[in-house]
Amino acid sequence: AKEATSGKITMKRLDMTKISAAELDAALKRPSQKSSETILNIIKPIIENVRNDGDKAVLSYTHQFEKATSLTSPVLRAPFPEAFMQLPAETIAAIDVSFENIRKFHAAQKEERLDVETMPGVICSRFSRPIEAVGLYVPGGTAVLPSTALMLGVPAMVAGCKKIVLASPPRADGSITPEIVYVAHKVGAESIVLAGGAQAIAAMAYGTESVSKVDKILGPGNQFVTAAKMFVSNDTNAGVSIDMPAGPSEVLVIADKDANPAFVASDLLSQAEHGVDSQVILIAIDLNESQLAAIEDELDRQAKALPRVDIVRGAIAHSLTIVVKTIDEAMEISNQYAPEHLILQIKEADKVVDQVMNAGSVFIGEWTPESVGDYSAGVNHSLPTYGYAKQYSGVNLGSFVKHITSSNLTAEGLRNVGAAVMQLAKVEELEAHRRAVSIRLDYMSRL
Ligand code: HSO
Ligand code: ZN
Repeated sequence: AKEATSGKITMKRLDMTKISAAELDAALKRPSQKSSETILNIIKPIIENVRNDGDKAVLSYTHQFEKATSLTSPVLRAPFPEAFMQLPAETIAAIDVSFENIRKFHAAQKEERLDVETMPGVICSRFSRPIEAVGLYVPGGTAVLPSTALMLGVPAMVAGCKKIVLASPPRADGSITPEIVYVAHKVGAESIVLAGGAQAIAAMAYGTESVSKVDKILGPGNQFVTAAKMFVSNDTNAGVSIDMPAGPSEVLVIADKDANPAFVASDLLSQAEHGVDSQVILIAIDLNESQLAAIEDELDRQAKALPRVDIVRGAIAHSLTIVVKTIDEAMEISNQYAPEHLILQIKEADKVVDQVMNAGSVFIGEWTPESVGDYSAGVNHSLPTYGYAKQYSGVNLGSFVKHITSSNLTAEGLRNVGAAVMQLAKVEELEAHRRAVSIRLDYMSRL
């Protein structure tokens, strides 16, 4: 169906006193995605070709999809030429401030080594090591996203990943946005793969003549990118893991009578402008008709002044306002929806955070628009969408490390824990396991 291009830009309104739990359930369903089979049929041959033909295949897809026909190599290697990162001083300053805040917040996430003596002489430890090579996908599409390069690159750098590979679709002239090159330079990236979509993911998963194979691929992307990530992470030939499944961006704003209607509308719109498939939800706590109308009027007025108004229209068409009576009701709905971003524009917002069970990232109080987290506050903006906030965390320092455990026993420790081990080995009828203990205990008794 063709989207409307005129008329009031407004979200459907639902009154919780008038709808059933089933109706709420249906309303909170994410807009449906293209069937995964359709997508799989498109990406599989692309992945196969890249796996078989390497650079040649990657290049031909880039010529075809990005129209970057002048490109002769799919990779730009560090050190990146100065000429490729010429930027206005204000942009450099903004990237530098954001870089530093993100660096600080992620550096603070470093975990201490853990040593626990579970029994006298039985010492269990846990320590982390960086994932050696990571591939960071920075989408192209309707907006350039150097901020995503920061959100992935800075934690990778802080974690100490040895090889950081960025991938992003080039512009039609074969170049990469200078902001992205600058970020790649700052985080110490080894290379930038000039490709997008499934071909970029496949190149990093299997490696080509010039693209380095990586151990983990992170970053958002459209349905093809997501499907390709899922596919390669299931292929034991690739030996690669991914961050999380990704869907369209979303925000849920909880507002009460104290909330400034203009602020609320601006937050809803900042997420709605991401894409026609974005979804924004407003939960209004005990607002009367004129207060609701004030938000709706602001939304319409502000939306129409936006350069991306057409995208906003698409997103708002499947977005909604839910009117509830209490904070508890609002939190219950929010936890059920599990939003990527949760904005609390309510009185004493920080007191409600304890009730947040499912959300990617929370923005607390009227002075905290989501945009600050998208760019510069220091928190990560690569977050679980589509309800996956119920089981996934957003990208964080832990996304770039793995944990290793160790055990270290003294003779006394083995004497203390040995009986339990031998008994369980007996239960499982694994005699060699039992003997690995008994042989040592016998030896000790002969000393
Ligand atoms: N809100 C997006 C991230 C972003 N916003 C990048 C602006 N640039 C994540 O859902
Ligand atoms: Zn955003």
